[in-house]
Amino acid sequence: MDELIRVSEEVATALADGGAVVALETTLVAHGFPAPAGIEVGLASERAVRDAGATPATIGVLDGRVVVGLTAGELERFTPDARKLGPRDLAVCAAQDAVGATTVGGTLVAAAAVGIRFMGTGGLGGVHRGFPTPPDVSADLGACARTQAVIASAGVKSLLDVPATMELLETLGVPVLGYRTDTLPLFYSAHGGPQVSARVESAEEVAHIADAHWRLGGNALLVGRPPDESLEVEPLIEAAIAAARVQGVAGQQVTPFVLAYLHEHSDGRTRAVNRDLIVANAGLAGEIATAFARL
Ligand code: PSU
Ligand code: MN
Repeated sequence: MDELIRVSEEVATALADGGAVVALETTLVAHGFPAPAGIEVGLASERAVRDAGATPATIGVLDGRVVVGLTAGELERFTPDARKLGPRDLAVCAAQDAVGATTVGGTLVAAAAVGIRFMGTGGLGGVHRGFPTPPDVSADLGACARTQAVIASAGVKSLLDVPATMELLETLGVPVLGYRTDTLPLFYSAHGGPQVSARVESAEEVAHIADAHWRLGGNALLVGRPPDESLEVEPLIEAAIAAARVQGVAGQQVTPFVLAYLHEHSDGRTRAVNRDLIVANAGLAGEIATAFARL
């Protein structure tokens, strides 16, 4: 067994058989929902991946190791005091024997190390509003530029500067595919986003495009799937960002703060939409991984 990375038997077998495997993150489990709701979201996402014929591999750092394929019992250790791990943080967390929840970028690092090329999440990180004050750009983007992966999402998080993020994705060579839509979903909201770089109609089509993109030396592809229930909460998002600023919330804490603020001030409506879109995106990632395994 690898000393640094522990791959569950189920995931290792699926990978060895060339089967469909989908990586899932733990940041949204530990920091995306009021505890312990994130655990349920994580488990429901795993079920959605299985229903699509793929094997889920939920990823996090525990007991000094990067774990690929957490058990339900292990998932319960991802409480709000878990560290939030971007690409820079995994090695430190493992070496210091802390519990660490991986972001999209952190999850991609571990997934690439074991050969997983599909993942599902809520929304990708990106350029924060007001750039360059603060000069905050999610490390998710750097990971996308470096890693061969398809990321099924509800677009980029709407608390960001979405058009700027879209521009940066182009700069980094990341195709942004609209799943049965011409515009990038805005996380809670299906409408009003910038044009995607291409529209796709099926998981099979995404699999074909990913295969071609990787043969041409490309890295990540972002797939944007509109949430089934669209929520228009822009004024609330602005209030949340303003509250974060007033309270001096910065860096890695911004996203969890804003999500918690929205959940609190929307009577839980953002929380319900957020949960459902994460689970649906996991299912779509499963369909894409399954289609790719059949190519
Ligand atoms: N989507 C959600 N909830 C979340 C996130 C995404 O529905 O909590 C997390 C992801 O882990 C993403 C991270 O990678 O937010 C981005 O954080 P930052 O902007 O600090 O890089
Ligand atoms: Mn950041």
